Amino acid sequence: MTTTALTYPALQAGDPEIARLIEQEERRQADKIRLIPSENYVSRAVLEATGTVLTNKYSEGYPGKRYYEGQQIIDQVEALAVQRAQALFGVDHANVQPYSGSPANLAVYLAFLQPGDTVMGMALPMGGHLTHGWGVSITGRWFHSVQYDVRKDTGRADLDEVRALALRERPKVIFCGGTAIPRTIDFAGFAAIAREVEAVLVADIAHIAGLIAGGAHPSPVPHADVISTTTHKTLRGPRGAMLMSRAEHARALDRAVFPGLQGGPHNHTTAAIAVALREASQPAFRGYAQTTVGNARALGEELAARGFDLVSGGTDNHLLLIDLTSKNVSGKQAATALDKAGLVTNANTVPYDPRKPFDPSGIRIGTPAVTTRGMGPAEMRRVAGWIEQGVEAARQEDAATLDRIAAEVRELTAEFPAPGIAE
Ligand code: DSN
Repeated sequence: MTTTALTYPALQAGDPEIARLIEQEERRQADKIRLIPSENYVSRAVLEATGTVLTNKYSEGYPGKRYYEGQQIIDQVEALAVQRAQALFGVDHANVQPYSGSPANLAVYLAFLQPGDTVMGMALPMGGHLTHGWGVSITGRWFHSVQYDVRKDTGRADLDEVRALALRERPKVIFCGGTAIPRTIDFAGFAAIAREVEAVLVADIAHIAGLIAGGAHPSPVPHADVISTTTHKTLRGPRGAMLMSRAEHARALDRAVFPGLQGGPHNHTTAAIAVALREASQPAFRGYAQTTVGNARALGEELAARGFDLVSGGTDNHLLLIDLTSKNVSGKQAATALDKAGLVTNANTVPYDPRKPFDPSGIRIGTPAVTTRGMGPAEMRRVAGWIEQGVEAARQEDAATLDRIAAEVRELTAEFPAPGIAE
C-alpha cells in the first residue's frame, strides 16, 4: 500500500515530508483494528470531495444571502447538503456549517441562553460531553450548569432522577446524549421532562447519527427541539457538524452559527457532508448500521464471557465501556498496550471512577470502523480474544505477546481493505 506517489503526486513532489507522514497514517489505519467508537473510515468519494477547490471560497451567510459574490456554485452545494440532511433525518431545518461538534453545541448556547443561565447535561465522567456543561469547558464556566449522573447499580441514566433535578433547577436547556453511553437514549422521556420545565431539549446524537439514519437507533424526531451532531462518527462523513431543528428554531440557530460564532463555512467539508448524507440514504447503509450494532453486541458478549465488566452490562448501540478494575490494570496501561498489539482504543473514565481522567479505570471501544471494513461476529470473537490477551499482557508487561497479537492483527486486517485507502 505504498501508493502516495500515485495518489498524491503533487504533494509528494511539493512536500515529501508531509506526504510521507500521510502515507504512514494510511498504513496505520489500514494495518490496525480501530476500535475508538467515534472514529470511522470515510469513502473515497467523501475524501475526494474534501480535497477540492471548494476550500478556496469564502461564503459567509447562507444560500441566496451571502456577503461575498461568486456563490453560484457554493450555494448549490450547501443547498444540496441541507436538503439531504432534512430528508435523511426528517427535520424541518438543517444547518450544515458548524465546524465541528463543540462549535455546534456552543451555537446552541448562543441561540437559547444568556451567560449565567442554567443548562443541564449528563456529567462527563458518566458518559456526557465537555460541552454539556462540564466545569472545565466554557459551557460550565460561563453558564450555571447542573449535571445528571447514571445510577451506580444500572450504569444508566434514571429519568426520575433527571426529572427531579430539572424540577429543582429549572434549566433553560437540557442536553441528552453523550460520548460514552452504551444504551438507547429515551428521547421521548427527556422531551417530557423538558416540556414540564419549559426547557429546550437538545439531543446530541454525534455518536449515533449513523445508527439513527440507518434505523438502528430510535430517532430524536419529533421529540427534541434541537438535534446536534458531528458528521464523522457513525454517519461516516468528513469532520464537521450539523444542527437540525423544527422550523421555529431555524432563525435562532442560523444566526448563532453565523454571524454569532463562526465566519465562513468550510465549503469543501460541506460538499463532503453532502456526499456522506447521500451515501447514508442508500439501502446498504441500513445494513451497515444494523451490523455495527450487531458487532458491538457480539463483542460485548464475548468480552463478558471472558470476565470483562461492561458498564451497564452490555450495549444497545455501537460502543462498549469496559471497567478494568477487576483486571488489575488501568485504562491507560491497557489502551497503550492494546495499541502496541494493533488494537486502537481509548482510555475512558467509568461512572464513579476513583482514578484521574488521564489514567482512568476503563477503556471505550466500538465497532463503526471495523464494520465499515466488512468485519462481522466471527472477527469480533477474535478481537475479544486479543483484547483479553492484550490486557493480561499489559498487566504482566509482556511485550512479546503484544508483538505476536500485532502480527496476527495485521494478517486479519489484510483481508479487510480499509475503504478510502488505496490498496
Ligand atoms: N471526541 C469525541 C469522542 O471521541 O467521543 C467527543 O467529542
